[in-house]
Amino acid sequence: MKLIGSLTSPFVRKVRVVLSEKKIEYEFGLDSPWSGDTQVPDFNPLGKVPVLLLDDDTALFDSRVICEYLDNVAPNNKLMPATNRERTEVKRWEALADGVCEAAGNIFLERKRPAEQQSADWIVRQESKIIRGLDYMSDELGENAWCMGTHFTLADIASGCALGYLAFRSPEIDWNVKHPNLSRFYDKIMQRAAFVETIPQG
Ligand code: GSF
Repeated sequence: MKLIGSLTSPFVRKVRVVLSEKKIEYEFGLDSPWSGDTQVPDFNPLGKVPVLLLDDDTALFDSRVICEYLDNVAPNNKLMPATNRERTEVKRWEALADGVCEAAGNIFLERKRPAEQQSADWIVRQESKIIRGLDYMSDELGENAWCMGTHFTLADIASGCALGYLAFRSPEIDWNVKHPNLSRFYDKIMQRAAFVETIPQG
């Protein structure tokens, strides 16, 4: 299978971490959907990465669909619990973490527009999603070792990718000072090879 994506996207990183944690072999095709010669729309009509091309040429998107597929395709190192209630809680963590990334990405894109076209209100709206999202993550994590239950799950992968993306794109947000438990969690997750290998670059 082949993963198409960029080295900056937190959604691509989430999939790369899942592939690494589950020890699944794959080919990586570097493609930024913002470049003029991108081929991403040939595989995903939404023009977004990640896209996972299966061996029969089926294109999977988005990252949540891909991660769930990968967790089920290989039985080792399960990242999603079997019971409905627990699995749904993991997916809620993932939705929260992805939402924080989306808001941070929106701010990044807005700031790239000409200064006179940027909307301060829009940026504040996105920032408030990030701040509330981090508060929520911190409250839910508490003093627990992992985001959901007693094991490492997709909730931890998604949260780690979100915190890493904030460190990369929005270093002015001092979540690690305001939320020592998130800082502790991030330090721990950054000890995993899958996270070290996928630090955002660009
Ligand atoms: C989000 C993918 C996304 O926004 C997912 O896969 O989970 N819900 C989707 N990807 C961005 C890159 S990045 O910000 O991670 C993307 O491909 N943007 C290109 C565009 O045209 O929006």
